[in-house]
Amino acid sequence: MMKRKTTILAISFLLLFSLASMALAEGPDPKMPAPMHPERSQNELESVWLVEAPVVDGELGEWSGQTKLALNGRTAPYPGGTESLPDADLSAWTSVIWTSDRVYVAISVKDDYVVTNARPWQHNDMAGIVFDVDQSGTFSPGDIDMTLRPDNRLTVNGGWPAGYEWASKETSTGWQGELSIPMSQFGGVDFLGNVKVGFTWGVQDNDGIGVESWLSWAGSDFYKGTPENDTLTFTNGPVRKWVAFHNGVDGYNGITDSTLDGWHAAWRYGDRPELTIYARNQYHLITKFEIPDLGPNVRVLDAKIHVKLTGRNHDWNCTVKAYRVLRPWDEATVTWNEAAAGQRWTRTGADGIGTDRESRRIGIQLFDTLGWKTIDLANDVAVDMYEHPENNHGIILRAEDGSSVSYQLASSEARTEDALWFEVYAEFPPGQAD
Ligand SMILES: [Ca+2]
Ligand SMILES: [Ca+2]
Ligand SMILES: [Ca+2]
Ligand SMILES: [Ca+2]
Repeated sequence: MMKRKTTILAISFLLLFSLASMALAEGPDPKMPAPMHPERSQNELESVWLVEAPVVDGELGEWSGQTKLALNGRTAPYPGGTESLPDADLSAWTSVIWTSDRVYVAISVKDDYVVTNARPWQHNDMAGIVFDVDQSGTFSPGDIDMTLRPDNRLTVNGGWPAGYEWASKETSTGWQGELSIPMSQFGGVDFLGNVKVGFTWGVQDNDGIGVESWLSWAGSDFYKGTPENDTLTFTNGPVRKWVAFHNGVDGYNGITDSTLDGWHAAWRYGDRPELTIYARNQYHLITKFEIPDLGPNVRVLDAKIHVKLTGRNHDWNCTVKAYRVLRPWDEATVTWNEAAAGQRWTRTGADGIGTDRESRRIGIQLFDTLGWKTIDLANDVAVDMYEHPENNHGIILRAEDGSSVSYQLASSEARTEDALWFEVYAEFPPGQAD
């Protein structure tokens, strides 16, 4: 009888000792058991796409309607045996949402004593958030492994978080923060089409005598990707597609165009079915395409203009460059000399840099055969033309090679199947892309 009691006592001491050494250890013990707690109802978090980004200021009002993942002694699978940890001592929630440009994370922590000056810094109160982008189950290049602290410090993959935004602060019951990650950090994944990534997060608690507790959502470490990563799916994403505009189709008539003819500086070509471009820099093509309102919260991301080459004087190539036009012009009266009747270009041929046109090339295409050619315009120009239609005065196409090849193109007045047209690459909020 006596002997048995001693054995039990010894085992209890052993248990106590191992618990004590755990509390003093620098990090969690990877050999801890991994029980699934009944309150832990989710191991798949959804992150919905939103039109409007939260403001990263440490205030979490914008997050009230978002799905939250609660982490406390009862829901955390790691470490085991934390059911009795009071919520006020350590508990937290997180939420993840995304916009087309960034991923946003909110963290709210209950903690009865916030520590921010521990040595080494890894022993401070902090939260860890891991995106295992390739779902490899471990941290690998391209993954995102962050720690956020109550004193407004963020590390990303152990280093400086270039391009990130973050803000955190202490509250009456603990601390909270939010951060945003540039989409480019996710290795080119755009998250359209319900992309799933590995995900875990956790919180660590120092109440003044070293790291006392920690809670991890998945895996035996609170700030590292592990084979037990849960998943996070980016849902409700927008639809991106090309939208075409042809004069005379579906009520659209927003394309205007003409030739600026340096040989006949007063000639008007606005109503002609044919345009001319000449590599001696003496005939330019000017065109404007109005981009109609595509609906609430639609974004234009890119634009292309399509021209059909219908004839040329030599079987030679020429390089055609596109520039933004900076002032209004009138299709009916535009000429080499004038933007509109009585309004001279600053320099003939719409060549006043900074007044008639920009010097920056926003598109280029080799004309080498007859038939359709596409000129892809710079994305930021497409964005600006849509968001600031008052600044959209179109583009001028110039052939500056200096050779004597000229090309004829079908204008917007030509038959629909030949006529110059354009399209924009637009992003529509879910359900709006009919
Ligand atoms: Ca905020
Ligand atoms: Ca605490
Ligand atoms: Ca603490
Ligand atoms: Ca025209």
